[in-house]
Amino acid sequence: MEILRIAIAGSVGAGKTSLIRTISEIEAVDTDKNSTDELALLKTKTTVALDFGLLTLVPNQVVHLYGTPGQPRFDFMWDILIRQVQACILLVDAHRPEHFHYGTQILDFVNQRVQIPILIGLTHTDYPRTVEPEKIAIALGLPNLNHQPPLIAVNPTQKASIIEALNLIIPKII
Ligand SMILES: Nc1nc2c(ncn2[C@@H]2O[C@H](COP(=O)(O)OP(=O)(O)O)[C@@H](O)[C@H]2O)c(=O)[nH]1
Ligand SMILES: [Mg+2]
Repeated sequence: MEILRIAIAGSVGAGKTSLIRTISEIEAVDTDKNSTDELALLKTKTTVALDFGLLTLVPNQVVHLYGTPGQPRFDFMWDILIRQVQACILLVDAHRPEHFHYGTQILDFVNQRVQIPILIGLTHTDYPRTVEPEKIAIALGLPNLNHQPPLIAVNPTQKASIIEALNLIIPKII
């Protein structure tokens, strides 16, 4: 059995839990709990440990998806996880520019530790008043869209959209 491990990163509300829940064949392990702090204003539940989902590509080849907590105070988990995965999808909420700096922090964090393919998935692009991909790339410190890592729109609530994203990154790790 070959296991491809992919980390799903991103700020609070970016869509990590939704992505894993939408695509997983098994009931995604739900570690969300009710927010009790300032995050409660943003959403009623927040990921405190790890989301886990599983997807079979072909018999004997599965993808494990690990959703990492979006809150910087849990970053110690990142340090362990990032060394165990072969790729990382960074979700960036295109309609919350105040969270872009967190994406930059994650990119720095990953690149300082491992050399793995990264895909940037812009979420909430169906909302009005989203920031354009080119501007998000610049905010993330990636001024040239032709360079790596690739940046595409992903809707974590739609299976087809997630499969599109996975199709871009999985060939790089098999
Ligand atoms: N309309 C829309 N809703 C989204 C999108 N991505 C995430 N959401 C919603 O945003 C909320 C927060 O997503 P969640 O997966 O809990 O974020 P997490 O904190 O990264 O785990 C949920 O209600 C999702 O359904 C998107 O691209 N479009
Ligand atoms: Mg979550």
